[in-house]
Amino acid sequence: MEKTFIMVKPDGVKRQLIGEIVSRFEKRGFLLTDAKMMTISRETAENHYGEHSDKPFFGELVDFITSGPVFAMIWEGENVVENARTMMGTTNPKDAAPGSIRGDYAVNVGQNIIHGSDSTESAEREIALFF
Ligand code: IDP
Repeated sequence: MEKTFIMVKPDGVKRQLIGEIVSRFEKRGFLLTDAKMMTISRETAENHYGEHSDKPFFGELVDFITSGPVFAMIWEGENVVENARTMMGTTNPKDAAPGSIRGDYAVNVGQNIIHGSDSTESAEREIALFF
């Protein structure tokens, strides 16, 4: 069965949105198979976001994701990678549809509440990195 890596980012944890996010995935019919609260090291953050290392916002992104605890999860189910991306909404919350997680709870691209793998290959890599 397909798996994906989902993470409530430090802003989502501070705003006490873990329960809301877990509930949306459970109600959609996905299965939570592992989860942990953790603070990410800079090394893990730089590895996780390696594809953005040449972007102007990279430093800010690493600072933010290591700024407080995150809630890391593995979810399982049919087409869970693509379905999770739809449930999350677009990267920039200003374009995210109402009803999506980012569309309902975020306004700023730097603090957009949630991460979800963008492909099955990324999911495999990210699950190995975090679990
Ligand atoms: P994704 O999280 O929707 O997969 P990516 O393009 O992989 O989006 O970007 C990773 C994260 O980097 C985003 O979730 C967002 O928090 C942050 N990010 C993307 N673009 C910008 C930007 O222009 N300024 C600040 N942060 C950004």
